[in-house]
Amino acid sequence: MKIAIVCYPTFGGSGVVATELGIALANRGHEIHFVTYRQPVRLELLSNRIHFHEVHVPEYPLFHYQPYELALSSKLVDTIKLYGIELLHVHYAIPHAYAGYMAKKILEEDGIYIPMITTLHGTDITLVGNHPFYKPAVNFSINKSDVVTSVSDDLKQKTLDFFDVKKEIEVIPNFIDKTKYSLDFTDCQRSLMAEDNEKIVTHISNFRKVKHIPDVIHVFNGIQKQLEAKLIMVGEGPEKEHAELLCEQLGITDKVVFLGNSNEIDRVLCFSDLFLLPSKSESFGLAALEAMINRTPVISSNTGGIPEVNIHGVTGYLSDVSDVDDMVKNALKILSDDAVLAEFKENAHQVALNFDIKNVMPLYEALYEKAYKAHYNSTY
Ligand code: GMT
Repeated sequence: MKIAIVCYPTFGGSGVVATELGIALANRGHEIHFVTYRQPVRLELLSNRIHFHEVHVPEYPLFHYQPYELALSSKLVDTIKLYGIELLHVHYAIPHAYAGYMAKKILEEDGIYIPMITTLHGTDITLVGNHPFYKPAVNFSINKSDVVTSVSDDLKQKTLDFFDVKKEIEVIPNFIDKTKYSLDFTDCQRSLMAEDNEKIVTHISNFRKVKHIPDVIHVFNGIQKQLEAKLIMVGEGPEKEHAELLCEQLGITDKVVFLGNSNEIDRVLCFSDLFLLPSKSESFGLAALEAMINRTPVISSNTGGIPEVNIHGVTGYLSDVSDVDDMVKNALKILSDDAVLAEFKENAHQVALNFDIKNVMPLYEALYEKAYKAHYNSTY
C-alpha cells in the first residue's frame, strides 16, 4: 500500500512512533511517504520505499503567524496526486488531522478519495487539544477521521471524556523493535559515565513542565544520599535551565550529567540501572518502554497510560504524582540490593517484549485494510 505519514519530526514520542512505524511498514513492502517540515530525527535512511517530502512555509511579512496547516494541506494534495498515495496516516491531532481533512476535501474535487487514520498521542488531547481555543477544531477533525487510534486505554477514555467523539477509538500501544536489542550488545562504555560502585539513574524527555523535572532531581537527590549514584539527563527543553540551577542549589552538580538531545538513547539506557518518569500526565510513556527493553526498571508516577506499561512491583514502581518520598523509597528498594536489581531488570525486559513491533504493526495494517476497503466500498 502507498501510505503518506504526517508527524512532528522532532524527538517527541509521537514523531518517534510515526517514524519507526513508517520504517517497519516499508520493511514489510509498503511505500511510505513522510510529509513534514523537516526530516524526522529517527529517519536516517531514505530508500525507494521511504520518501520524505518537506513542507515549506514561505515567510510573508503580512502574516503575523505563518500558515503551516495551509502549506501542509497543499503539500499533501500534491504528494497524494503525484505518487498515487492510497492512505493517509496522521500522528498527533493538532494540526495534522485538521490539515489532513482539508487535503481530503480538496482531493475529492478532483474525484480522488483517500481514507485518513488519526493517531492520538496524548498532549493533543490532554493538554493542548482540549484548550477552548482549539477544542472545536480538534473535535471536528477527530470525528471526520475515517479511523481513530489512541496509544493507551487511558487516552481513549480521556478522549471520550473531554470530547464529543462519535467514532470508535481503537487502542494501539506504542512499541519497540526487539531485534534492535540483543543480549550480546556489550559495548555500553559504562565506565565513561560512572565508577563501578555508582548506580546510574537516567531521565529522558523534552523537559517540558508536564514531565515534572524538579521531581526527577529531588528523587535523585534522595537516592544519592543513601548510595553512590550518578544522574544522566537526556534531552532539551524549557525546564532544563531550572533543573541545572536546582542541582547547583542542592550541591549535586558533580553527580548530574546533562547530555542534551541524543540519537543514542539506547546506549545510555543500556548502562542505566534505573529510569525516572515522574510526569504529571503521560498518555503512554514511550521513554519508559524504551528503558524497559534496555533492561532498566522504571520509577514513575501512577498517571495516564503509564500503569499499562510499568507494572508496579514487577518492572518498577508507581507512586502518586509528586510523591517524591515514595519514589525515593521505591528507587532504593531496587537499587540497594543487586539481586533485586537484577530481577527487576529482567522483568522490565520481559514485559517490554509484549510491545514488540511484530505484535503491534499487524494491528495498524488490519486497520489500514479495513479503512481502505470501507472507503473504497462507500465511494465506488
Ligand atoms: O512526551 C512528550 O511530551 C512528547 C509527546 C509527543 O506528542 O510527541 O509524547 C506523547 O506521545 C508519546 C507517543 O505516543 C507517548 O508515549 C507519550 O506518553 C506522550 N506524552 C504525554 O502524554 C505527555
